[in-house]
Amino acid sequence: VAELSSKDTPISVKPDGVQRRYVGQIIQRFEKRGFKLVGLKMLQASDGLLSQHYRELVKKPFYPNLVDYMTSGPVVAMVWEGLNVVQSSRRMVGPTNPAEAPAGTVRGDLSLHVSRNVVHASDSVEGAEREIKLWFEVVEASAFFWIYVCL
Ligand code: IDP
Repeated sequence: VAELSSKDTPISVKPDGVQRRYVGQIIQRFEKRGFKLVGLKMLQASDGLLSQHYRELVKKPFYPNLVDYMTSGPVVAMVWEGLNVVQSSRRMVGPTNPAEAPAGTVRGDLSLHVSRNVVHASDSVEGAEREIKLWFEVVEASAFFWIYVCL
């Protein structure tokens, strides 16, 4: 990921989306809209990564099931760039609960249940920046400075 800005947002295909072979279709939706794919990797999410990613949810009763779900297979983590991408991509993904997601949204078209909702997208610019750093392990320039100083 070359540069972070409010023009970047993370979108992940969750394990059910990967298992159901929806990666290509989901990429195509965002490309068709006009967004640019600037980062992509497939990884097995760890419990530690998820506890940071979902730090506001760790006390929720469904959290253990959420971790089981998110570790049930690989995740395809992506970063997308473009005008108002945080807000627009979130609209394209739809509400958390697929039962409330309109047809035409990713969740409204491809999923039924809140615990298997196929895709993740950030809901704020601050969240987007935090999640990109978390999933793509962007090392701050200042970290290199301190490593240099310490050596
Ligand atoms: P979001 O993914 O739309 O941003 P969050 O509230 O951040 O929604 O929840 C994160 C994920 O946790 C959801 O996408 C869904 O997979 C799961 N989740 C949220 N609420 C519930 C629930 O009530 N039962 C089961 N799983 C839930």
